Amino acid sequence: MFKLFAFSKILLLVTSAIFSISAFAGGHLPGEKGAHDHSGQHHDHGSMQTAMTASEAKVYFIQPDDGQVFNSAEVKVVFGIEGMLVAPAGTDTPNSGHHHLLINLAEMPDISMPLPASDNIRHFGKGQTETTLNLAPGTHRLQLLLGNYAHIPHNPPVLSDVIEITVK
Ligand SMILES: [Cu+2]
Repeated sequence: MFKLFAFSKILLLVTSAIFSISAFAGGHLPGEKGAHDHSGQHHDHGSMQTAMTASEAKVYFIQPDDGQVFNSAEVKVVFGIEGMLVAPAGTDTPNSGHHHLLINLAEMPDISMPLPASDNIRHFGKGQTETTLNLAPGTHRLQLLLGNYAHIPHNPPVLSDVIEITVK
């Protein structure tokens, strides 16, 4: 009895958290009027919700800055996200995903499939939002790509701009 109660309470909390996040990402609350001008576009509030949220979500680098130069090999990278929740891999939470850091990626893999794991595609499947890299001297291109619970990018993909940093 208690377990059931606690579970539904957690569900309620999770649901309201997701709800406020999608509201933050530009979703509409029922009855909300005039908060956004969509220039006559009409959004489906049902089945399109996930796609709409993915298209308005973004990931970005809190640090480092684009063009930043480092005197040591250790580079701390902090991932930012808006409009989506970070959830560990394997956890099918609506409107969520985990970060993938693309490092000097030559060619984007098929993003309709689970992302492979390699030195160039690092998964943060525990839901981590930062890491410290050990980079060789030279320039390095970094990009973030969100993947869902099964490591598959959303449609449309939630992909950051590429930043370039230099290690001396
Ligand atoms: Cu992954």
